[in-house]
Amino acid sequence: MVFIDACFRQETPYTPIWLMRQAGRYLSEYQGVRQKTKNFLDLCANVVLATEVTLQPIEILDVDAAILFSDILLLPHAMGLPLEFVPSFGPKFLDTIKSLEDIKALKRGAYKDLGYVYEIVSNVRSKLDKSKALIGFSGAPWTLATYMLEGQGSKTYSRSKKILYAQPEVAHALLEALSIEIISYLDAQARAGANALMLFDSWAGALELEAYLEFGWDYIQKITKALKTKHPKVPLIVFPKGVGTYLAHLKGDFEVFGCGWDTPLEHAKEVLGDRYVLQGNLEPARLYSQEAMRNGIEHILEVMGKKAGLIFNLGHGMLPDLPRSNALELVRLVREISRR
Ligand code: 1CP
Repeated sequence: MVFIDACFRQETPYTPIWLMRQAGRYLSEYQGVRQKTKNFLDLCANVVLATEVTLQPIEILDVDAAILFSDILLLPHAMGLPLEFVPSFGPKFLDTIKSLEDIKALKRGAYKDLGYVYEIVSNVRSKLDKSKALIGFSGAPWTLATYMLEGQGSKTYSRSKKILYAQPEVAHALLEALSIEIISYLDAQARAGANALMLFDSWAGALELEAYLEFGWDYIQKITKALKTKHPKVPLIVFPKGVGTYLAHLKGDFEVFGCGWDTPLEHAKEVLGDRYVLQGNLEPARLYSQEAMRNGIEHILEVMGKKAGLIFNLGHGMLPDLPRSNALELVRLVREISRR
């Protein structure tokens, strides 16, 4: 698999590419399947349909990796927090974590209740071409904790930060409980057939450096260390979004460092050197214009060169109103320009 070889910095015939949120509303085929279920959670739990939408970007875009169709919030939901995806609003937890008692009441071993996720993984793997990789994933503890403390997406993260600074022992209890679940959850995905595992820390950039190291990165290090021991051949990808200025501090047992569009790759390359393969980081909004997109692709490939060390991706997820024709063109161009 070109994608897996590239994760381990082996030379490949071209730079592999996949796109964050490559399955989603910008694809009419996704919308067609989505309409068959009442809500988004039903789609995530439907083995046949979730398999179908996981495979759509492989068939339509010919990307090098599929990513499990699911959501990072299924794990907190399984731990006991009722979750809804409200149309044109987003995820909403009907209960939030307010105290140590609430954390004690969370279900332990909740990953066992997500059997359908592992079924989707193994079903996709059995249908996927041998040359294509399947990525399993989880939210990182800090990002999951923000949703559990805020109840929904946040601009200020004030509830989460209040706990972090005023009751750090409560924050650590929650992050610890999440970390234990995440290790088992990702381990189970790898055992079901996932070829690579990714941790999304989408809201890493909400924290100052010292707080991020203590409440965010430290847990990512523990998780990747545990998984690396269990699955040395499964590459690990971390994506801490918005922490470009902290890079020198972010060391750990993983192969691929995902860069958000806010982190210039020149900078990541300079600070991280050859420590990790980089993944990223085209600003998704560049796909609104063919010219902006082409310039962005050429710049990234020029900075990273044609040697191993890059997995091409967007610097955050596909937006629902991006033209699919440009997503197709993106994959074609990256393959053409990067061919060795
Ligand atoms: O049909 C719909 O409108 C639902 C939209 C949608 C989709 C397609 C949501 C709701 N989640 C997903 C799938 C999803 N989410 C995938 C798999 C598909 C793929 O990548 O192709 C993955 C990996 C995620 C991960 C995810 N969910 C993250 C981390 C990545 C990121 O974007 O930063 C986060 C933060 C979420 C929470 C979430 N789920 C859905 C939304 C709209 C959000 C973000 C809400 C917010 O901004 O707070």
